[in-house]
Amino acid sequence: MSQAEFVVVANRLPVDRDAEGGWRRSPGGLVTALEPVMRKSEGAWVGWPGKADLVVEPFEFEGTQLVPVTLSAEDVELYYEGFSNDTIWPLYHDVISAPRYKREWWNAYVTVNRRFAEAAAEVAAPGGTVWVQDYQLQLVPKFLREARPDLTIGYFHHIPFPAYGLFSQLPWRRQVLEGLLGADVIGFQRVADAGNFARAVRRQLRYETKASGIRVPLADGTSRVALAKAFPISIDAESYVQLAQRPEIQARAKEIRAELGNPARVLLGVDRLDYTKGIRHRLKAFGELLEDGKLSVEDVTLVQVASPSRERVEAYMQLRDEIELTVGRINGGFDTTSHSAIRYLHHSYPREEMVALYLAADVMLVTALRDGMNLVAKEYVASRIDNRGVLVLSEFAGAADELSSALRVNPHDIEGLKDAIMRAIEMPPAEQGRRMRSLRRRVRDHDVEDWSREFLGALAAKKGE
Ligand code: GDG
Repeated sequence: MSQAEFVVVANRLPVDRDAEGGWRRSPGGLVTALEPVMRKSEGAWVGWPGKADLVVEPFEFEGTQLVPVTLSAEDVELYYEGFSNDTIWPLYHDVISAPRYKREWWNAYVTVNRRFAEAAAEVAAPGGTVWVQDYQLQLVPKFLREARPDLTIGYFHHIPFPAYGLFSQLPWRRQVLEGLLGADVIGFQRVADAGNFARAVRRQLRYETKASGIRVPLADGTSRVALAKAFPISIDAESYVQLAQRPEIQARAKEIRAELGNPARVLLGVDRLDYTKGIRHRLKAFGELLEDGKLSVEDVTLVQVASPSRERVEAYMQLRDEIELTVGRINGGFDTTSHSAIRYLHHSYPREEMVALYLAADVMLVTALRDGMNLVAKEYVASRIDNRGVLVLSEFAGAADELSSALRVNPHDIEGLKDAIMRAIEMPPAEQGRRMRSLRRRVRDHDVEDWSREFLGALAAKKGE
């Protein structure tokens, strides 16, 4: 295994195993975001190959060295499904679902984070740069700095960082803060997330903070300054434009509308089936509009893609049951033999089909109760090369900070949500165009390449210090 100047550490490797036991690139946004950097720097990527107990030697894939970290079935249960997805995820999303604090889960989280840090320490070249990704790996920056003080370490947090009053519930709050502060640059989605983090550091650790800088004391009595700042993530906007321009995708969009019975308006929701996404609130508002007689299934259909997610975590099983019950009730009450109120799709689709759906939708509903950014909102906007369509966007999604020309909603306010849906349905084309042009400008002017360049620029500036 050769050493790399630039190393990404993420829970998952950027590849999936195919049926023949080979590897193919996984479609995620992070992979696309980092692809140009990886290519230029001949970097390495440390991560879990996605299957329990799978032992794989490091291998090269499309010019990147992949360094697999093995997780046992027990690690997956305790570190991943347990601490990451049943403690940190609900706690950091404002306790929408109750976080469970289990010492056994925490112990596994520490052990697995140490394993990721060791793998990164082994592959990083002297004086190299390591970029750690997300909430599953909050302790890696500290472990890595202890093993390799010569490295420059960045960390990006893809989900919200909660207000101190909530964060302080965490029995291991100090360890988590110290873990993150092992990084030279700690990136967040929103200014508010960076602020929440700095406040937690002041309250818990009593470290001094000034603007975006946090003074971290060192064992020898000196100190260093870590940067904690917002770097809002984005998408590869140009690739969505290109997909949206393809004639067969445009034809597919028309076909989707025809398959739905050519309703006057198509509403769309696209989410991982997750309790943070506000799918229930959206269904409630839509159901009430049908009940009030404001909408009829002849004129309006809601397409809800709910891609399968975390299916072994109890809270997700419950959510699925609730949503499917609600969809069944609404459809049972309002469907006709020719028209359906909600077309509910519990599947994952190729990106081409997603773009066709975006093009088919007059109104995109993003009603997250809490969301780090929400890339779906940006993808919808980037795909609307016709400057039509209306984005209804929750103010609790990070994207709301940037996408100010969307119709902003508080998803907890069902009346307000109903009003916004009606306003979107009735919005004149000229207003749609005005708003969409401004949204598109923002997404185009700040794409994912800008995001990684800005973060890595801040990290490079730290190297010189
Ligand atoms: C986390 C944070 C933050 C979904 N279903 C299908 C599919 N998707 C794609 C979407 C989008 C991505 O998955 C989801 O990204 P989001 O940002 O909407 O949400 P999370 O998965 O919760 O992501 C979030 C993000 O990290 C990045 O920092 O924005 O706040 O929670 O790209 O298009 N893609 C395909 N088929 C599907 O069925 N191909």
